[in-house]
This record gives sequence, C-alpha cells and structure tokens, in this order.
Amino acid sequence: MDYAPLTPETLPARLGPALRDRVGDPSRWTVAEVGDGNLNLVFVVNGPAGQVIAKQALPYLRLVGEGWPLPLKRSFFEYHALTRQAARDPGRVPEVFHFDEGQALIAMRYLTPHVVLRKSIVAGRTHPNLARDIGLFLARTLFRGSGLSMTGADLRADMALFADNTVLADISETLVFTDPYFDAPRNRNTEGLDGCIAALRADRALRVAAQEAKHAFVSKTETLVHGDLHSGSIMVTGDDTRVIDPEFALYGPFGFDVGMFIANLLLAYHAQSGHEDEPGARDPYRGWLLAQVAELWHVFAEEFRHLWQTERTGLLYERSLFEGAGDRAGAEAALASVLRGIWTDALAFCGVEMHRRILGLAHVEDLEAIRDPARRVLCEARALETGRLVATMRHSLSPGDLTALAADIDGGVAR
Ligand code: SR1
Ligand code: MG
Repeated sequence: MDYAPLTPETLPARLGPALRDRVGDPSRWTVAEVGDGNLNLVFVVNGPAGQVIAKQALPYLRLVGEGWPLPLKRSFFEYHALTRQAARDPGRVPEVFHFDEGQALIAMRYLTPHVVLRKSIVAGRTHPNLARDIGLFLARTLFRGSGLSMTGADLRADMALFADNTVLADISETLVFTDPYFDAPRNRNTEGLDGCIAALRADRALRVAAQEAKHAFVSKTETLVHGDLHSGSIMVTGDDTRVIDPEFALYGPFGFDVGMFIANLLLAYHAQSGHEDEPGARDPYRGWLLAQVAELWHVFAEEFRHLWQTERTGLLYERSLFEGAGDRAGAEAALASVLRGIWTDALAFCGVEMHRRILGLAHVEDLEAIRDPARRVLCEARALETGRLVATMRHSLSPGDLTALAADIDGGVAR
C-alpha cells in the first residue's frame, strides 16, 4: 500500500489488525491528533482494552510546511534507535508495539500521566530523579552503542544503517552550528537583541569554536546518539523519566546528547527571572536547575566508569593492553582522558545549542513564554553570553566552573 498520511478517521482501519489485541475492537476506538512538535503527526488511540500512541512521519517539515521536504525514512531511524535504547537502558524509552516502514508509522506505549519535561520546567516543578535517570540513560546508551562495547564488525554495520540519516543530520549541521552565526534567512530573534547578536557574531573565537563543534559532530562517529535530546524529548511524572523522539539518531560524538541536555537546563535557568512574580521568587528553582547540571555529569561519569570497568569488551582500549597486562592504572588514566574529552565536547555543543534556541529557527518555550519583552531580552542576552563563554572556554571549565559561570552571568549571585 502506498504511503498515506493518517487522519483520526483512517487510523483504525490501518492499525486495527496490528493493535486489536492491545487496544480492543477498532470500531470502538477514539483517535485524536495531538502532535505539537516540529515534524510529525502524533495520534492518541483509545480503545476498550487500552491506549497507544501512533507517530507518523510526514513527507515535509510540519513546522514550515510542504516547502521543506523531509524523508519518511526518519521513522525507520527512530524505530531502530528506540529498539537499541530499550536494550541498552531498559525501561527508559517507550516500548514499540508495531512498526510499518512503508507508512513511516510507529505505534508505541502511551506514556501516562507523563507530561513533556519542558512544560513542567516552565511551570516550575522539580523532578527528583531527572538528572540521575538521564545521566544513567546517557552513560548506558552511549557506552553500549560505541566501540567500547561493540566489536568492529557490529559497530560498522550499525554505522552503515544509520549513515543514511543525512537529511536530519543536515538540519542539525545547519540550524545548530551555522545559522546562528550569520544572518541566515530562517533565523528569528526577539526585538532588542540586535546589539548582543552583532557582538556575538563578531567574536572570532566563538565562530571557530562553533565550527570546531560542527567538525566534531560530523567526524567523531563514536557512538549512536539520540541526536535531539532537548527538554521536549523527555517526558516525566513526579518521579519517572522517559526519553522519546530519537529520529535524529546517528553516529556522533559521546558529548553531543550530554551537551544538548545541559544547554536546555541552562536555558531554563536563565529564563527564571522572566517567570518569577518578584525578584528572587524562583531562587530555589534556580538552585534545582543548576544542581541538575552537576548531578547529571556526576551520574554520567560514575556509570560510564562502572561500564568501563565491567563491560569494556569492544574493539577500543582492549583489556589485554591494560588490566590484562597488570596495568589497572593505565585503564584508569585512559578512562580519565576519554571522560575529559566527552566533557570538553559537551561544553562546545552546549554553547551552540544555547545560541541556536535564541537566534535560529527553533526556539524554546522556556524563553518564548516570557510575556514582558524587556525581561525576555535580558534573559536571552544572559543565555547568549553563557553559551559564548562555555563554548570558547570549554578546555578549562570544570562542572563546578560551569554552574558558577551561569550563576555569575545571571546576577552575580551563586544561587
Ligand atoms: C527543522 S526542525 C527544528 C528542530 O526541531 C527538532 O526537534 C530539532 O531540534 C530541530 O533542530
Ligand atoms: Mg522531536
């Protein structure tokens, strides 16, 4: 059957045979299209026996329209990323019930009562397990998807499978690493920010840092990354955390997802003064956001260390050269060097992500929801400056330096 975008009316006939056992009689399904992302159709399907989510790729970018074609094959990459992530960190991504490659359609577990993390952060809610869950997810998926865990043959076969995700790679290469640094046609920004933007673009060290980050993104095919780990790609309850939407998955640097997630925490941090009723009212929340940055890296590094010691069975840093030769200290030194490289790359990705979410095509609700234009400009100017310093000073910033830097720029108070 040729590909056809679904509607709430046509979905039961299409998915009934595959999902009848799970959802019940398709003639009694109710279907609502709820997609509010940039790319796809998303349906909630309710039946007498259960609920599922059905996500279907459109042949164009939903955010822009038919003038920006996109390959349906992104659904294939999302399916393969979801199944790998489910195996590498069980329970952290929605279970896939059905995949129809021709229809670019994935039916998966309906996450309830979960909400999108970004909306919860805008509302000022805390999640006690967030940094731990994401830190573990990143360490496990990135370590187990790399040559630290996989044989050369398996790694190269998987790289080949994901190598065709070129159009979504190009979106990141263009929107994240290049567009923010010149007057690109798709860019948009808050009025009043032009002076900051001119200063940013005049900073040669920053433009070099951004291109070094792009160079790393393109050439460091170290592991299977989620590829779009912002706070809209995470769903939460009070204490549960799930990662969704890996359609940008590709082989890239260890630090990419880590840096993207940290950037989104820091964007939320700098947005706080736009959301508080009186100065300082959101200080505890500021503290919570910065604590997430520190805890994320701590948990990530500890789990990565654990996997390095217990699951390093791949083609890289073979045990025979270290532990097997009586050189445990050598294995520790190599681990320290790998972690240092991941952190440094993550800071570069963090900086550019902060910039593109203010200057590029795709912005974030944390800042967009600030109603007072003057307060919004101030928040965005601070975030731009943090991004600039993080990217250009990445070789010398520790995790503690990073959070102190953001606090310093946000008001000179270590909140
Ligand atoms: C053109 S799509 C814009 C953004 O939405 C996605 O979620 C990615 O972040 C992409 O960069
Ligand atoms: Mg998405």
